[in-house]
Amino acid sequence: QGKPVTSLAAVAYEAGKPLSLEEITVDVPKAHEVRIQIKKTAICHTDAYTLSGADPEGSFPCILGHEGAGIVESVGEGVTNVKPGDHVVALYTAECGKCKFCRSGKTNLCGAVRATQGKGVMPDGTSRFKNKNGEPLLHFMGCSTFSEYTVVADVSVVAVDPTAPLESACLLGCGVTTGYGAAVKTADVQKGDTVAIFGAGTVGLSVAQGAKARGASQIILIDINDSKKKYMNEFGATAYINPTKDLKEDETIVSKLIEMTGGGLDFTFDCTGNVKVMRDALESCHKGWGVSVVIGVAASGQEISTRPFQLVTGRIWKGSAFGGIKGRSEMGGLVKDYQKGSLKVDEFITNRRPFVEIDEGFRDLHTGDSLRTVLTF
Ligand code: NAD
Ligand code: DAO
Ligand code: ZN
Repeated sequence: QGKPVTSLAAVAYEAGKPLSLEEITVDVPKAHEVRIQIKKTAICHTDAYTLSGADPEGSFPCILGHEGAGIVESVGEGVTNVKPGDHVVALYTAECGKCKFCRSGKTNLCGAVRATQGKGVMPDGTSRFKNKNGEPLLHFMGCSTFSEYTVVADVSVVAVDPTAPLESACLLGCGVTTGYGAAVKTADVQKGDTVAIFGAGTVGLSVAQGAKARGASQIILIDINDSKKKYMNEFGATAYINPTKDLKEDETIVSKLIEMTGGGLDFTFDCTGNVKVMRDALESCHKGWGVSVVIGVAASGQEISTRPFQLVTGRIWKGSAFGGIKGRSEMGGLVKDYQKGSLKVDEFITNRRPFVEIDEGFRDLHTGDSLRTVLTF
């Protein structure tokens, strides 16, 4: 029987307040739970969004972080998919293989731990984290990677090839997989298709590399921050437009894209989370068949709109979570693609910091040309 461990963690006590770096206690994993020693974690906008208080579902105090990789330290009873010593990636989109969602073959969403994950607790309704006053701390997105040790459900973790660097594996826990999967799975881009991507962050640039892998004929990146332009060639984009500068007086981003593609795009992707951009993305799709994929997470309370005639005339609006990727069955393939060199991952690491610099890591999110900051425990 294992023992509780002490762990360095960044605790989010209250929305809008700084993180508190402190030693917490991480309990032993119960049945069907896995305790992971996190080695590398990246910071994503969802962590910042929840910390800011803008997320109405954010509950505090909690341990944020959902893009992380590490080594299994111990497992609870009944765990068969991973063992101590395995290199693993935490999954905010679980895969149980048994629920209605998993069996449908139609989605990567899984219902197994959905209700408790949303409440910040483990499937038995309790937390494995407490601070030095014995106060319980909530989990986040089923991962909580801003702690050197974390406990996750066995359905929320996947073992990966130990020869893959953990700093690369951790990025497959969210941003890279989300964009790449949205292109190759959700949209299923085909050779010769035209693609426009709104937002050239890690997610948008990963859509670009997925579209390139599929042989798209045009891959147009749209961003309002010109410091993103320098990434366009590396990830396969064929054109870059800054709608705040590159449009003539009588042009809109929609009219420009329709003109550049002789009628509109086969596929567009929103990777900004801005609902006005989502509308432009839909309306720049080709009449009759163009598909627009919403990936960006809009702020609470925002709604999308368009004239219904846009849909009547054959444009399709859809969404994608974690790129439509089933974490446990498909992560191994992504790691292989990375190892073969056909999936770029390391190129997204623009900043590396020790975990104690997590505050600076959050600040990196707001510097224009930063893609991902990876923190090391
Ligand atoms: P990011 O901030 O690194 O990139 C967003 C980019 O969009 C930036 O380069 C920014 O300059 C650009 N942008 C902002 N407003 C714009 C506008 N009006 N027009 C054009 N470009 C604009 O973020 P990221 O990590 O790449 O994530 C992108 C989005 O995807 C976020 O909303 C994030 O929450 C979401 N996300 C969704 C999933 C999912 O599963 N659906 C997973 C991860 C991230
Ligand atoms: O099953 O109801 C559900 C939700 C599953 C989580 C999907 C999250 C997609 C967006 C998350 C933002 C990224 C970090
Ligand atoms: Zn399931």
